Amino acid sequence: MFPPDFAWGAGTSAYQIEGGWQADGKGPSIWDTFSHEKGRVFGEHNGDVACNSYELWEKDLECIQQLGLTHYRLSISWARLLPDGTTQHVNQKGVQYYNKVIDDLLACNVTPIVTLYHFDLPQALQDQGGWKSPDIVTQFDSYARFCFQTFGDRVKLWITINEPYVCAKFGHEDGVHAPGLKEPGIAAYLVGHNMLRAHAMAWHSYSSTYRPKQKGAVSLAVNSDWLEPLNPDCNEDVAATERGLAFTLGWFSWPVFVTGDYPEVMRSAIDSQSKKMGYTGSSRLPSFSKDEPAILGTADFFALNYYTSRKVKAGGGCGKMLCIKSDKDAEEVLDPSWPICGVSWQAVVPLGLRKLLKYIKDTFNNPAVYITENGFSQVGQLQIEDVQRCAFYKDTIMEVGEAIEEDGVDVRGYFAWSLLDNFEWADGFRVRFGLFHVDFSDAKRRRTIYRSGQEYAKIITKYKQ
Ligand code: GBH
Repeated sequence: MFPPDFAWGAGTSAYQIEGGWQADGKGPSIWDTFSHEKGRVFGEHNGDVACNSYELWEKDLECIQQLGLTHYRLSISWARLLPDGTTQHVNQKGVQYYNKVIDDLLACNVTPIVTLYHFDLPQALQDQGGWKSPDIVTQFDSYARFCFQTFGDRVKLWITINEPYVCAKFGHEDGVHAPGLKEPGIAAYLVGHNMLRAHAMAWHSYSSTYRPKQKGAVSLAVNSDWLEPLNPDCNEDVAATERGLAFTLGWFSWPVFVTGDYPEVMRSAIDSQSKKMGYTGSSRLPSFSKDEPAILGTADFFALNYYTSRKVKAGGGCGKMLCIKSDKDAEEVLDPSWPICGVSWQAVVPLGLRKLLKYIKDTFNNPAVYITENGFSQVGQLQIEDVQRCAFYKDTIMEVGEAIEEDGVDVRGYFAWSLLDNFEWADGFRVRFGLFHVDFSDAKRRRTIYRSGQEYAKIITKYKQ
């Protein structure tokens, strides 16, 4: 059912696990700033210590081995390597830390997949405009080159940017993620645009300078819910669903995999809404310049983060946003047969992943796909015997198997989110996504495997060849 070289992995990200926020010369990131502000994060939690993986990496490695993972996905803290964001000042202690992580993984026969950017911009670059400024494109490219140069002899799988959608929308439209900006209808498109340009520039750098020798692969990780029309016989619902997918999955995947530009429905929806708002001047959705490195073709595989599904009803007004606030023209609704478990936004829909994979195959020209994140949290009363989450992983991985076998989707790997309970952004430590429980009241941050971790280990043993 799963090909012999299938990647069985789990993921984490730097700010969510490392701690050591000021250790050994690390510079501050926007999440340090944001989480230290009052009222931003549940319970005023922050990632100052988190799982303390900066000091306890070896404990993480034990967890990885206990699960029998073939792959481990981590992210690099930009500000730990380059405290002011630029290659003018390299923090050697940071280089040493990631060198050790990578070397230890390889010594244990675990393949690293490394994300360059998982929400934690150096504060110094935010002070110069951050992702809203066009300067970020070359700043990111320099950082990416530095990482390819330093770690690329051993790292062969790279993700440039994790979930540009989340950075753009949650960080710059809703303000619930760092840097906490609320500039509805405009900033998110600009940020998304610069993220695509930065990603593309780094991909071209890799392709021309590093790939010939290093022979690795580079992509960006996009998140998307699976969406389907509430009433499949209603044309408006069907069209609204298509727009919904264009505004999440398509926003970043269509330019990279299909045309080099945004989905047509996205541009027309934004432009017609702009007219209604009396907005004059250039489109709120920027255009790519022909003088810049092409966006089309800048991914060597498709990296998907999937968590949940929604039904779509056209013309609604009060539900969850499908797209950027002022361009909203539909509402998301839940199917009553989908249980909500764990964190409030997560309806548990394993079949949605299979459908989304098929959609990706058909829409983006049958790419190789890595599911770079998928998981299910627990909230409230701690359960080490988390039988619900065991069922979730079993059912979901079965659907991935079906996608491969029945639908012919070229899925190359599956990464559970997350290896460890960690700092769950605005939810702090209240929401637990780990395969291992972490005791945040213990100075040693003791890790204990959940039943779901054992279940995942069993699944891996069963299918690994
Ligand atoms: C991932 O994003 C992140 O990459 C990862 O760091 C994080 O730990 C993981 O999710 C778990 O949350 O509150 O109703 O507005 C997943 C994509 C998009 C899922 C936004 C949650 C919020 C819905 N996320 N969504 S709502």
